[in-house]
Amino acid sequence: MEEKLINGYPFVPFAGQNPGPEESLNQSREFLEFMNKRRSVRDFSSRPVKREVIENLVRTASTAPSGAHKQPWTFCVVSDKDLKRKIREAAEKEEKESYTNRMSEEWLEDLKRLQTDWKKPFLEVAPYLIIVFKKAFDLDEKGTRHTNYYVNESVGLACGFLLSAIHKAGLVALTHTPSPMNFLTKILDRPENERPYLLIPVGYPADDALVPKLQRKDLDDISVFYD
Ligand code: IYR
Repeated sequence: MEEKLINGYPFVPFAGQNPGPEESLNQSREFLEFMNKRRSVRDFSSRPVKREVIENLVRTASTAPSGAHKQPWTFCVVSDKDLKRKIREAAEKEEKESYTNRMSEEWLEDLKRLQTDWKKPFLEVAPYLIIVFKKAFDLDEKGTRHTNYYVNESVGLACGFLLSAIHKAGLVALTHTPSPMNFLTKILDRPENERPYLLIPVGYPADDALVPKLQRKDLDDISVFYD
């Protein structure tokens, strides 16, 4: 790898591909077909997943772009049964309150096609919970704060990469957002610069897993081309 200094900072040649138009078309079609099969799943199998698989998923998530390359994220990976039970209990407590008192009629109506409720058994059944924390700022050894940039955008992108990696490994996931989520900070004993962002159970699907029959919007409904 040929290294070159620009104003004293190291650069290397871009090592990615630079394919012809047909190859781009083929790859774009294949990836669309593959990604279009990804679904949010709530019915998990308790079948174990190799720890190294999960490690690779997290490594892949962390290849996402981030503001000033600060990588402002922490992925907490929970397989411990006691911790999963604690997280389920705390999540269900919040969710019960949300479904009964906090969510609007319109919201509850919108959720009917998903048939969700406050019960979250998948938080104990799934072999792994990945709890993604965003780092509002960095803290060095001296306790000094350092700014992070575009934190929500960066962590959202990392979560997108994570979901894609999970799908590519033949696993399923759910982007779960119990609200409020601060119980996760306490249970997982996270430092003051971290805020819970998403709770993602990961595992194999149950043999009898069902998902809602949904349609994705057409290209015309999601895009405008200014040719
Ligand atoms: N967080 C709740 C409610 C919920 C909200 C949305 I927006 C969803 O797309 C799905 C569920 C829950 O997890 O049940």
